[in-house]
Amino acid sequence: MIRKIFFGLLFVSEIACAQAPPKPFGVLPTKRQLVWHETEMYCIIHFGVDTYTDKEWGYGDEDPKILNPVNFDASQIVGAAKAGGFKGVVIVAKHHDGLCIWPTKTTEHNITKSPWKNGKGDMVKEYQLACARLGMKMGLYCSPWDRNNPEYGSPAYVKTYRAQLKELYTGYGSLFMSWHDGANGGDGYYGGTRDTRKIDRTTYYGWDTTWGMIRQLQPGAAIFGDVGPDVRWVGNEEGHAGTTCWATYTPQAPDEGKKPANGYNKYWEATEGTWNGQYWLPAECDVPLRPGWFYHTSQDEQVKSPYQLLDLYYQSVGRGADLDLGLAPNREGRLDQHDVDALKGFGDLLKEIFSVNLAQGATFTASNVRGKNKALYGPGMLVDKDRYSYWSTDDSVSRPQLSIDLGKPTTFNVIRLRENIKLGQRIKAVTIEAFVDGAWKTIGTATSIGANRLIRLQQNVTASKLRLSVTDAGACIALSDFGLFKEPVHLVAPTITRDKEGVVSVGTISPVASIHYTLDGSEPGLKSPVYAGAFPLAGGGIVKAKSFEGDGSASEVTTKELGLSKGGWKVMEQIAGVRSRYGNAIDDDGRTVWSTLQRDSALEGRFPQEISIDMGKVQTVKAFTYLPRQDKRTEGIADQYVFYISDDGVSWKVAAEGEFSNIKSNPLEQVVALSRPVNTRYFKFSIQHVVGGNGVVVAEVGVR
Ligand code: FUL
Repeated sequence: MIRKIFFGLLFVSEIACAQAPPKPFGVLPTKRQLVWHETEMYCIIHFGVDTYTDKEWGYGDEDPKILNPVNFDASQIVGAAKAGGFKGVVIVAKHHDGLCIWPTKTTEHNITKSPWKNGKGDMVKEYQLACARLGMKMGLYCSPWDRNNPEYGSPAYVKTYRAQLKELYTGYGSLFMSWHDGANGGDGYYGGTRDTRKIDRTTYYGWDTTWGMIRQLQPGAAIFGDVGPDVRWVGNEEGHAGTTCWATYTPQAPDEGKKPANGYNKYWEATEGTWNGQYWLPAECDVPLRPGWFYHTSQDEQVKSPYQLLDLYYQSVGRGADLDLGLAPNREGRLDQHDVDALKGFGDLLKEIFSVNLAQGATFTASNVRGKNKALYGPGMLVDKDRYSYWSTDDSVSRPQLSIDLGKPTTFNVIRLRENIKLGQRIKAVTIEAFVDGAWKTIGTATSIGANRLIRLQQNVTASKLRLSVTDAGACIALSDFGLFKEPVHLVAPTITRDKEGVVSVGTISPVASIHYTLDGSEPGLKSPVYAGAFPLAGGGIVKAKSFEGDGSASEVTTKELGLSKGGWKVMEQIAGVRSRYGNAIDDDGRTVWSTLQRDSALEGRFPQEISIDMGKVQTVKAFTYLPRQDKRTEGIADQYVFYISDDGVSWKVAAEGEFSNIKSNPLEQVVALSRPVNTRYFKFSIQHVVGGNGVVVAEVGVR
């Protein structure tokens, strides 16, 4: 009898033990981080003096009177974001130029000094009301760097900055994000001194105190910064995380001072995170819908298309990160139609792809279920739409298999997996096989699952039986979701390239019925010229091309803006024995560079450094272009320039000068438009300052 009771107790306690949830693995997300993961996609909205000056960073000396968004419509902007499937918006309440778009008491440099609504307007309030009306979340970004404030660099400014945050975080409802940019210190207006203010970004702002204040005022807001504390910057402004991307992170280079001389390491570090890292610090992928963060008419043709946005979605949200897409209202205070259409097209695509999970009615058979308790931990949890219910295995089983019987041949091209991240990021790698033509065939693999993992297949797969194998994990698993989706097949937009001699080629990766193109800026249709072979376009211009199929379906449009052809151009510098390859700056190949970086990093660079070009004949020039290095390294990137022109290559006249703002984080081709066209045969690009390194690196210079 005693024996029976004893064994009975043992049996009961064994079951209870087996049914206890798995122990958490590694560090865990906080409640606010879980909410942030669930948000997945939001927008960041830049509007301010730069919208009117056509810049990316204001100097701080702009007159608030230039800001007058006569048709400002927060609902139009927030509504367009919502149509794109975004769940929230982060409003830039103050950018580096210092102009506050709410009526702050902390500085005179604010919206009340603009003619908009006779100085009675409050843009942040209007966004708050629009968000409430449309069921969107709101977050705020108030730039710590302030190129207007006379006290920037001293402790007094930090007090002002905190007072600004206090106004914002108490006056505009509850916020889902507190966004803090990493660009800090440098030259600026600073109340008229027009000098350079260097700060130590690790100590100057007293972030611990500021974050403490934010936690008190907005406990639900996830704080974004270069390295957290809640969300990390992914390390690029291109909108993608690494193909492996861990939500956990052990930063090796937490601040400028300790940053490795080679910017490359840092780039990859944040992009990938750290397996079983020290902090739960997931990545945000920020990227503007247009090339720049602020509105520029010249970029109207460069709005990312729905399929380009979809690519970014797979590369960010599909890798467990969040996507933060930059929107730029125009001078009227509205989103341009190009942007509205792109957002709507993207939102429609997401709905089309992800509203039906083709694995919904499947029969799942797992090689192991925790404590054999299917009701709690069985694979049925994978399709119950609860992000946190999960299939789990016994503590000793970290490499289980799952068979999926779809019941009938099913065609799909996207696989979705999610872990219950409340128990940590546990799975390291998976393989998915399909039973096709009588044999098992691997159709997809992935490392890092986390909050969300999308595996986009190259081809449609049709199968009724699948197999998922967890091939590596840090502990028994807690997989919460298995989804299969079908992205519609579409024609891929053509590519447009031009060679050194100015000859344009249009290509596709697969055959299509026809490609049509235009040179007048209009959208190509079936009546536009058929592309029949390469054609010369030495004078540059806008080329648009589109692929068509026999059934009437068409691709998206590809647009390429080309400058004057560089055929016949010569570099004038002929310095004997100098290693640097000047010619790479005018070879129309963005991958090759003219570099003067010196191997010995102890050597200092001397500036300016210059390159002069003889175009061979007099040309009419409307703009200069500079393409910085495109290899993800930052040394040698120019951020201050002078462009000169000359009739004889001997005496030079300044045609344009200024700064390339935000070029370190967003190294796009820079287009410097002249106030009026000039005729010139010679031009000189003079680099006055670089973002780092002891020389200059130039991928291309050109003219339009
Ligand atoms: C950057 C800023 O310097 C840009 O101007 C922009 O605001 C972007 C979102 O963050 O670091």
